[in-house]
Amino acid sequence: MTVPSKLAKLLETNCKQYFQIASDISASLQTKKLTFVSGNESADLDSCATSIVYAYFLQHKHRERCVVPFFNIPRNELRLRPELVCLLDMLKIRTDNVLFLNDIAAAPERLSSSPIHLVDHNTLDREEVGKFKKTVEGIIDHHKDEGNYLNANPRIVKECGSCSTLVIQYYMDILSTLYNTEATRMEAEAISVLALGPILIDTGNLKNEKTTETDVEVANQLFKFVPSGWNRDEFFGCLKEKKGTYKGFSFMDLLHRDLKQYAPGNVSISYPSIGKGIDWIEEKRSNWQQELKDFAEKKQVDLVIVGLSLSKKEEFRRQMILYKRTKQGESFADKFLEKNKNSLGLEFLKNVEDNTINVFNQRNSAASRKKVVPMIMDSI
Ligand SMILES: [Mn+2]
Repeated sequence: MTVPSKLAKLLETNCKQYFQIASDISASLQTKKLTFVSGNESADLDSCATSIVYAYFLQHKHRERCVVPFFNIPRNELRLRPELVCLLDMLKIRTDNVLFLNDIAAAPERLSSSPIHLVDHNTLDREEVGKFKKTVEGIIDHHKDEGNYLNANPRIVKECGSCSTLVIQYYMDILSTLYNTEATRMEAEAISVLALGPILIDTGNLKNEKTTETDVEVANQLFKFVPSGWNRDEFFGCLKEKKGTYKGFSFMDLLHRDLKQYAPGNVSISYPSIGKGIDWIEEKRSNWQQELKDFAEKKQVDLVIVGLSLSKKEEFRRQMILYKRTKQGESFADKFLEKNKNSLGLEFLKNVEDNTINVFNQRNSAASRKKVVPMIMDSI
C-alpha cells in the first residue's frame, strides 16, 4: 500500500504543538485553541481509530485550532492491543505522535478549559479526564445515552455496529470532497482505511448480528475511497488475527486489554471482556484465580465482572465470572443476579476460592457488555 503520510504528518505536527502549548515555551502558540478528542477507557480499536478520524475532520473544520486525539489508556498498555498497533502501522502512524492518558494526567490545570469531543462514549469515564467535564463540546457515540452534555454539538448517540460508522456518516461530505480533490486524495484514502478498521472488526466484516444498515452503507461508500490494491478480506483477516492473539499475554494482561470501570452507587466495579471461555483459561492460564484477585486488589474494586465470549462453534457463546472482593461487592452481586439472572440466561457452573469467585454460562448470547452495563446501573 502507498504511504499516506499526510495524516501521520498532521498528527505529528499537532502532537508537537500540544507539548509546546502545555510546556508554555512558545508564546505565539498560546492563542491557538487546543481541542481534545477522546475515545472510551477500553481504548479498543473503535475508540482509538475513531478518535484520530474525528480529530482529523475537526481540524479540517477549525483550522485555527490544534486538535489532538488521545488514547484513553496509559502508554504502556498499548502493547495489549496488537490490532490497534497493526492498523496504525499500516498507515505509518507513529504512536509517539499520539497522546495517552499519562500525558492528559500531566497536563497543566490551565488546559482543562480546552474543549473536548467524545467518541465511542457519551460521559467522561476516567478520573484523569474528569477535569474536562465542563467543556464537552461534541459527542458521537453508539452506547446507551446517559443524557449528559445536552448542548454538545454534534450530539449524535445512536445504535450502530461501530462508532466509526457514525463519525464517517457525519463527515461524509467533507470526506467525498477531500477524495475528489487531487491534493487531498491520499489523506482521504488513509482516513477511509483507518475508519474501516473498527467498522469491519466490530461487525465481523459486516456479517455479525451487530451490523446495521448504516454500517453497510457507510462501509460501501468507504470501499470507493480506499487506495488501489487494498483488499477488504485481507485487511479484515489481518486485523482479526492480531485481535485474536493471546500468545505472550498473561491473564492479568487479558484483564487489562478491554477494560471498563463502573461505579453504581458507591460500588466500584471492573468489567473486563475477554474473547475466550473458562475452559481455555483454566487450561492455558492456570494461575488465573490469583491474578484475578491481584487485579481486583490493585484496582481496589468491590467487584470484578469478567465477560467471556467464546467462538461460534461452542455451545455457550458467552460466560461470566464474578469475583466479589468485598462485602459490598458481594451484596451488589447478589442483587444483580437476583434481578438479571433469568434475562441473561445465567447458569451456575462453579464456585472457586471459597465462593468468592463464581463462574456462569450465559445463555443470552446477545447480551454483550454494552447490554449488561445498563442492568448493572439499574441494580442499585
Ligand atoms: Mn465502540
